[in-house]
Amino acid sequence: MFDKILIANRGEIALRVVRACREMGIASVAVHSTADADAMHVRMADEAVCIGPAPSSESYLSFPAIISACEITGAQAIHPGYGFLSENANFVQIVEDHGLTFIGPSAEHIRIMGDKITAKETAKRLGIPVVPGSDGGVPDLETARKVAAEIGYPVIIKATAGGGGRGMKVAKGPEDIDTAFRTARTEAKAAFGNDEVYIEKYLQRPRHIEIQVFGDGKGKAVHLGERDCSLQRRHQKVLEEAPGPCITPEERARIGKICADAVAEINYIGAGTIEFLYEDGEFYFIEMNTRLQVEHPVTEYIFGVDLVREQIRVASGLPMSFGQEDLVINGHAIEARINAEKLPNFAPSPGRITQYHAPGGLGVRMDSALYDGYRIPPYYDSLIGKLIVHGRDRQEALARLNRALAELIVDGVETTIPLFRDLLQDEDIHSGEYSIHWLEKWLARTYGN
Ligand code: MV4
Repeated sequence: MFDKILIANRGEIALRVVRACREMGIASVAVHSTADADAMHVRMADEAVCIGPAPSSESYLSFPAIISACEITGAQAIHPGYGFLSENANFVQIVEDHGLTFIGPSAEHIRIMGDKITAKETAKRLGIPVVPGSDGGVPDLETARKVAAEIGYPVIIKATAGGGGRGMKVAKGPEDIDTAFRTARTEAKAAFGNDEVYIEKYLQRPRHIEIQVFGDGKGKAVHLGERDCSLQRRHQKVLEEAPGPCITPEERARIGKICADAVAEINYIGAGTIEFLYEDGEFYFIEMNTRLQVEHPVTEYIFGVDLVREQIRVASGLPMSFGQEDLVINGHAIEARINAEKLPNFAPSPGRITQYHAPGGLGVRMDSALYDGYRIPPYYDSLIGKLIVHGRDRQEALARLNRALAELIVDGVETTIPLFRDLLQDEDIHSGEYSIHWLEKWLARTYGN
């Protein structure tokens, strides 16, 4: 096992990793930009190193600064958290070239899944159901017309180098295909420096269901069920839950086994998430994320496992501490993402926290790096906390979320807390009947935007 781990991240996730390290008796090293000198992750870690100025390109994304911080402190491994360098295959390569361990998958697996065409080809080869679509890239308009006609309209054009919703265009019928294809290409080139696109059947009212997988890197892997992350605004998740309210135990066991077998087959190591669109009882693979996700705590709650601890264990060569038979779902968990943003437009709202009170009690977990007097810097993303609740069933979890939101105080900046108080008044949230388009429609209806 490692003696010391460096955490190449900030905010609540850096704190999350510090906590796992401390429970495992491992020393932690925080890195921070000059803007984060007073951040909670810096205070909570055993050691801290300033790695550069405020812009993340010169600090949290700087390979030399982070590798140097490992060498200075003697850290043997790097936990990347999510975002920043967590899915950067070149970084993984450099880390390994320096004799350090990256706590996450191999550079090869990150590279395969980062390219959405090779990801989909790999998924298909491994027996995962995929969305019907083009075989690989679509090179020109003529091919686009032909492929779209074969698949049947509506279709969606996606950037090979994309992901997370950027660079997508829908063509409802043949009259849209020319414009959709050209715009998708132009936008892909501008956003990713790569204009390759592919085409899929457009699913009109799916849910976003993602399967948590975990591998030991030696051919053993498990699944930890699904999360329903359909409630999104502009491809940003707002509320997530596990298990998915519409997924039966039989469906879970079936798709879960397919996913676990697939990642076992490639000797995948650590945490991964296989994203699906789910419509009319069918799962359609769209992407795989090769990192720990923001919403991992809902899975931790219902299975009673510590995913960060497991990541650290397998990265050090130890076996996973559970097998599939140990993974039994207990109750229901929901996460509300608290952002420093002003409603109704979700404009960033950085500034000083004048009062912070975290909720507590049975079945309440608040993952946040906030404290009274903390100044939220304007340079990074606006997530300031995750309120995660657990109940014996979905109804109890919803009641607990409502109660915890009533206790939560964040003053000094605008936050998305009122959004959740309003959402919990809605019938569709209580019935669990929502698709990926539900939230944007609700926002338009409720706040008129
Ligand atoms: C789709 C789709 C419909 N059909 N693919 C958006 C993010 C990226 N991960 C995939 N996305 C979508 N892909 C097909 N073939 C609809 C979306 C989509 C979406 C997916 C998940 C959650 C929210 C979404 C909002 C708009 C569109």
